Amino acid sequence: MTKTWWKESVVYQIYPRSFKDSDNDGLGDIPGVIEKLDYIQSLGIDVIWLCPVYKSPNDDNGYDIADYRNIMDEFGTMDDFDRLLEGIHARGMKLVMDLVVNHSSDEHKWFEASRKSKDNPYRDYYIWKPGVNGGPPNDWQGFFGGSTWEYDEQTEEYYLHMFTVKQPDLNWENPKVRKEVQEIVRYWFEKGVDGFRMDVISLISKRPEYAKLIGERFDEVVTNQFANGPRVHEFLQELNKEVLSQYDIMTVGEGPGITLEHGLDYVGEDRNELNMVFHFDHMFMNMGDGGRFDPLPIDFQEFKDVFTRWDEKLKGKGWGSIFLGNHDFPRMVSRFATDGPYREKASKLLSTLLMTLRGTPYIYQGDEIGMTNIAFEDPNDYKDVETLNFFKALEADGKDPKDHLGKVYEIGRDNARTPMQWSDGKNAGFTEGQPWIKVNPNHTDINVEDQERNTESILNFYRKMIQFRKDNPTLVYGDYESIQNEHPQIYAYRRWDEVNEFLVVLNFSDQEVDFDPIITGLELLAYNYTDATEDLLMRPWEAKVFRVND
Ligand code: ISL
Repeated sequence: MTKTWWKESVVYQIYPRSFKDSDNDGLGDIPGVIEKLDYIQSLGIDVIWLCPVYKSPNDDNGYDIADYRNIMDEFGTMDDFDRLLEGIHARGMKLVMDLVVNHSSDEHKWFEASRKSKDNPYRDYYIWKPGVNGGPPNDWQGFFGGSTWEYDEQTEEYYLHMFTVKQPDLNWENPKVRKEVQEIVRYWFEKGVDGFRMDVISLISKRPEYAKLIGERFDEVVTNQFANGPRVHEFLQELNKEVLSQYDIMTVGEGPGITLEHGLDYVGEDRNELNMVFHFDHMFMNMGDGGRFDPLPIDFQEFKDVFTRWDEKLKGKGWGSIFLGNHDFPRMVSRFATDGPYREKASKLLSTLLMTLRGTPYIYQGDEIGMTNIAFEDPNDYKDVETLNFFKALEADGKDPKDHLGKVYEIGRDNARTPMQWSDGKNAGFTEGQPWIKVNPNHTDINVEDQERNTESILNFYRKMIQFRKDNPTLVYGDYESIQNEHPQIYAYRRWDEVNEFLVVLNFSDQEVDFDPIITGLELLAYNYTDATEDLLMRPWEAKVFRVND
């Protein structure tokens, strides 16, 4: 397996809207990120992934781009961006931007031209179809609910939008669109950007039949009908050949619908497409028949198996990404562990998991201090378009969103979008103004300032674990094997190469567990209880990493 910087990197994801507000308009911004670069560097971060900062009407918080070469006014100017990039590079870190090119905003000049007339030169930049029997071209339902087709009176046709009506899908069949994307990517590489996270890149090639929906379960429809279309690999290989391969950069494709079976087609080292993907096997594993807002309990066995299966599949052939949350999902500690009395131990345990699996780890802002989910009592406090659409659908059904808030508490995207908790002061130190979304009231207990002072804090544990990973390349490249895989509370695995062998033992439960790994010569190196000993009587949410010495 070839060794490269992006395999050895630890990535920190910033959702700028909620990170740090420098001008007190209530929205985070680029100068706010600049203020916090020393903090990010102090964690031991190598790469920052910045969610979209381009010009946008913000129907989906920047995932609807109106100008790919300019910065959103609310976030600052291109000068601010240049200073940010400089500041990142000066600290020996790298910057990965978000590339959102499955769709643009309906306020992009291409779309404004496209919708004018059927013979406009930009018509084919998007996907237009005539209606069928007075209705939309087919019965597809989008990611945020409702038809994927919107009727446009000007030309009496429908356009495709897999997300909101303000996010029309680009037509990648059109070579001009592909050329535009190549030029956008080149523009940012020429500025010195170090890579891209590519939004829903698995969706760019549509199945030309636009056939009737093939099933009811949304995840199955995504995998088999919306994602992994017939030309997706050709398009990615072309992008790679024309631009990506000419720079020393990293790419990670966001891949709803990319299952184990497709993974290597995207990231196989012989494929010349992407370096990594974010698959969603663990993120969507608890989706019930009713879709996103019908969550089931997390199945711990399946959780472990997902990591094991992907490691097995990619080993020696491609590279993985390790993440447990981002701006689209609940807080990892609330979702996969516990935000009750053991929250602190549980956050450290998840950090241990992130830093000891094979693949590049991604930390989402706030997880390094153990931020948790939010539960707003008033539906009007929610801001995410997906949640708002869910409320609208309920209301259309004669239901009261208030009676269904439990689902939003469990799975809604705003859980991860409350402002970063810098201090116990006003608005958690995020802004002096009115924050665009309410701050989590628990900032009085969970905040950076407090954890900076406490040597045993979650924050300082992250610093240690990141350093631990860097000190031990075995944890980056070494082999992986799950131990006593069927254990109902413990996730244990070995990582080894010619130089070293490690055993990681994680107790995912509120109970004490007497674990016997049947391995001897164990030397305790990292742990989340200060008084930990070398035995394997694992206390609730206890995490231990041993070196195996014989
Ligand atoms: O969060 C989800 C819906 O339940 C996911 O399906 C998510 O929409 C999907 O992973 C795509 O996410 C990305 O593209 C979206 C944007 O809203 C998300 O924020 C982004 O991460 C459309 O651009």
